Amino acid sequence: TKRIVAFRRLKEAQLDQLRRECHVDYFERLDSADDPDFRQALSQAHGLVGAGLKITPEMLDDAPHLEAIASISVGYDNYPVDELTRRGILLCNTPDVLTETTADTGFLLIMATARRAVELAEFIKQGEWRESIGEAQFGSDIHGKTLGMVGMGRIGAAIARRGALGFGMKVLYSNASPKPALDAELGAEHRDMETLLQESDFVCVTVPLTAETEHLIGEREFALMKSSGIFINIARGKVVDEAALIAALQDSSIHAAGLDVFEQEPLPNDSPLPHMSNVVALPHIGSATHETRTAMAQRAVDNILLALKGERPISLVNEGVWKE
Ligand code: 8YV
Repeated sequence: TKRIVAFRRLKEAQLDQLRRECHVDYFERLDSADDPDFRQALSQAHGLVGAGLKITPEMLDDAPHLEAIASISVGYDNYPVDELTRRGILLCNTPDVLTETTADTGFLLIMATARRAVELAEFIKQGEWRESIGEAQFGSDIHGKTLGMVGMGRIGAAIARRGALGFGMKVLYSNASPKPALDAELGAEHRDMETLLQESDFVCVTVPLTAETEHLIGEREFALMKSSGIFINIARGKVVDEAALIAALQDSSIHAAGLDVFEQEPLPNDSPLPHMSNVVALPHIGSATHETRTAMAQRAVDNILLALKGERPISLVNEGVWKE
């Protein structure tokens, strides 16, 4: 029987499904990749399934039997993809099942920032609602505004759809390639990054974190945005130079930010971001609903079982390994 190391986020029924076919070592709370029991189990494992752990080439050296990894996430910046491919280890992720929920989170941040929902909920809590609110509490419209998507993959397109079809927004996007089908469906328009930043009222980042996108948005980009512009990040914190973002918010070169992701997670307690009145900060809840997290874990379970049986997993990141 094959051996699977599983960590975090699996439901009992999903563990049972794994146990019917494999030996399973489950680490429900794994605080560190250095946990000796985890490393011991990994040294014998054929499959690894879990979420939110940085996997290093050095860990792979200690896992000589590993055939496949199924991450409970769509993003795979925690994995050394080239190194996995070189070693012939399959890497699977969970696209599609989280697209709509993550797009909902994007819109939650768009609406919360534009209408100052968190700030004004706090205003009530502080007992400050003594008369009908005035201009000092007004927000800005969402409908009719321009939504600039940095990245137009599955999640980007789902946010763009909400914006165009639900809120009557004009959608611009910068992406490696134009998407004529979306242009036709949503009236979306492809732009270079500079023009997109200049023309958008909301700039929403959905690109994956790669060597090319690290600090894609920094001082220069915030300076190009409108001073009334609202910046949304639901992708990865490292796509943005966070110090430049803080500076841009402090000196009002942009108006507000809605952030679900940060350069360091959990966000350090001394970060000023959650305390700024023009920031809505969430603890990386993009896909965090009961329904979606269950579907993601299920997809990962299906992926790992298929991979260990020698069948093609549903969502494979490093296709090259499969063809070989
Ligand atoms: C994951 C995410 O839960 O899927 C992703 O890429 O960002 C989240 O949905 C998280 O990354 C797991 O570590």
